[in-house]
Amino acid sequence: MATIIGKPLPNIPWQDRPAGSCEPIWRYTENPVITRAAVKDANSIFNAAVIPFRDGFAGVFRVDDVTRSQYLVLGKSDDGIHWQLEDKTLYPGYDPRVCEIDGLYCLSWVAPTPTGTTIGIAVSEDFEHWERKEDAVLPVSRNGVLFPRKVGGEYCLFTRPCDKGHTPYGEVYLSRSPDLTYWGKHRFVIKPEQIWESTKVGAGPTPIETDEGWLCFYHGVLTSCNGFTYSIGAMITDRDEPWKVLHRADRYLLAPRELYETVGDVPNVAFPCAALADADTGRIALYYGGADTVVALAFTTVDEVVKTIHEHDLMK
Ligand code: BMA
Repeated sequence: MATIIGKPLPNIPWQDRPAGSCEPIWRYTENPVITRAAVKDANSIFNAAVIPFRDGFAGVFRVDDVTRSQYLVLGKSDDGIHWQLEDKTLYPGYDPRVCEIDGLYCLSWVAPTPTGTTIGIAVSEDFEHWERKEDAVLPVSRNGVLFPRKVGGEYCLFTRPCDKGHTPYGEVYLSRSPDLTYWGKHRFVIKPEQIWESTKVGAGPTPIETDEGWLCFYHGVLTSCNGFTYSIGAMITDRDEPWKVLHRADRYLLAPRELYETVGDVPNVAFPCAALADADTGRIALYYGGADTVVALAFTTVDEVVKTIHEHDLMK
């Protein structure tokens, strides 16, 4: 039995595993939860950051509009399933992740610069007024994911150094900072090991603290004759030295299979950017972009994921 170290979240979106299913992660039956209809002039709304907020939930969403500009918008929800999105741009860029550190909402995302993307960082006390910090890294990098607390007195950030295009490689690194401004002490975390992730890997949602270590979902990319396939994998890293991987599943836990994952602007993409966790029940709700077109939701439990990782542990 693994335990989530964190707050209870009794209103976490949830559905029981469907009868007969033995998959480690199961999809919400009413997927997708957000489509382009949620924002005027949206071409697609997909990779989403979601967090508990007051009595409900708040989120930051990637919107590509009909000019194909990419930007972030804020949203609110009572139940984590039905969302009201704002009609205005928070920041240009994409692939947001959000977490709460010492009462402050911290946003990281892929922010444009004149010479490639960097990791933007912004903070807010109320999810309304945001203060943009210095960008965390030199271009080019993507998949910037903050840890939800300081570790050893320092903020921690996963990044994925890359090129200006649809990067045909990718490894996850971790950097540390005393103040969310100056980042250093860079450490290698993972590179592709298995076929399903053989092209590149990148960090996913905010890591979930458990008694076994940091439970980190990530995406892994396979290049087939039809292009990239983005699937969801998982690993556990050390609680005190979070760049050290203790356990890692040799297989994906969810891969594109449903129509909303296999058909869309970029087919065959399941791209996770947020995970809600309930420390009381061990339930986890995972938000992921489907085919770069919609937001989808899936469920699992900490026990289920940790069991799968241990049963098929690449680190053994
Ligand atoms: C990555 C990012 C994601 C996207 C994925 C699949 O490089 O651009 O936003 O979901 O590719 O196209």
